[in-house]
Amino acid sequence: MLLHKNNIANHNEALLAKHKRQFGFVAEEINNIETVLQKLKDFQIAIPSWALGTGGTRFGRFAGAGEPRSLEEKIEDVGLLHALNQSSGAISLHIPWDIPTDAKAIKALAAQHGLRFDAMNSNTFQDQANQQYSYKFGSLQHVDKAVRKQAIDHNIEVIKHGVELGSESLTVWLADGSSFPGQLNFRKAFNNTLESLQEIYAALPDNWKLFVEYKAFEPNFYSMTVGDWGQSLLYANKLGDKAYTLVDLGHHLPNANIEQIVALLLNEKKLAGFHFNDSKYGDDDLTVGSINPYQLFLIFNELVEGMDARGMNHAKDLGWMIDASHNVKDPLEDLLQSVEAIKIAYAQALIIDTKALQDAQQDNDVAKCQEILQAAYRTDVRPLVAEARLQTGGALQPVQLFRQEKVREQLIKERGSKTVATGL
Ligand SMILES: [Mn+2]
Repeated sequence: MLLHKNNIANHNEALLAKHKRQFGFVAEEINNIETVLQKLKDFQIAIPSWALGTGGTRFGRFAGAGEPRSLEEKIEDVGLLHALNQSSGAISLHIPWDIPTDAKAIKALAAQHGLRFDAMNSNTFQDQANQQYSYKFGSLQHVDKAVRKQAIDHNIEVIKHGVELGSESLTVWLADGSSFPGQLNFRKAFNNTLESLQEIYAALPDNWKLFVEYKAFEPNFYSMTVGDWGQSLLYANKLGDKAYTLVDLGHHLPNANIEQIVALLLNEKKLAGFHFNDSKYGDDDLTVGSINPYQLFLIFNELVEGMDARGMNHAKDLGWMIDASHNVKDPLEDLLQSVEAIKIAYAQALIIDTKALQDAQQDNDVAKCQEILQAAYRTDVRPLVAEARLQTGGALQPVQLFRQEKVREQLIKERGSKTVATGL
């Protein structure tokens, strides 16, 4: 289904007077309002193809209905999100779940919806029906060279699919590690993984980047071969200029200071970008901003300050992507909420009085530093984000319009109630 521009316009018209009042109130306090709005308009967050279906847990999956049955329908879903919020202008594919049979046609379809292809994702964390060797004991780290070769070839295959679609990066997340002491020789596992990554790196086109994602635990519970940002950075540094460390917010040990990690990676020119999600206990993959929006704001504070210090383009120079999974919400509503939370945190970071903060830091005025940060955090910037959406043709209240238009009901009518999207 497509959302008609008229329906969005009618929805906005009904909410306009209230919006203008709220926007005027907050805009009055902001000096560079036009710059802030432009940055918000430019900032796009990629949607992962595997988040469009209902996610499961280790204990079960409660399927939704009207889930996309094909890559084409996944693109259609992201197109719907983008029509509503004008901020989801990219899709990130997962191979082999989303192998395009006709890359040209897929690319054209995405373009119709105003979407580009973000990072490609490989999969060596599960066995596919037709594969020769098992990844039960790892992939790029495996003790058997033949298994490593199979995993390397798969990654190179993923790059080829990506090239056809116009993607420019490969994200490698490895489930490799060990679940029991003694199972693995850490040094050999590291060196095998490095060697394998070097072969994949050698297959990258000139304009491509390799993102090395880390994760502290799960599925392996004793060691992970790319377990933290230090290990990822080691690989990225040894690989070369096109390799970067990817931060997934849920992939740290509890209470890790993620904003500090981000600041240092950015400083070292090694930050690839993000997989956004939120969590309370582990890799919970909850809606962005649903548990700890303050942490998200502090991360964006480091990002904006660090990117500005290096003259980077906020929208283009890092990879911005959601990586979440939904067991109880409508996946599309959840994604709208996640994108909104990201843009709110970004907007709050944009209105920090940077000069005053730097002066207060220089004076060791700790209380003032906190006042300045929290003045931005406690500003209700939702009307700014909504105004940016309005000016680009999106909806003032995307979730509300999604429900008014009965989008899910229409998708169920088109696709049926028993559909299951490929993914986890
Ligand atoms: Mn991730």
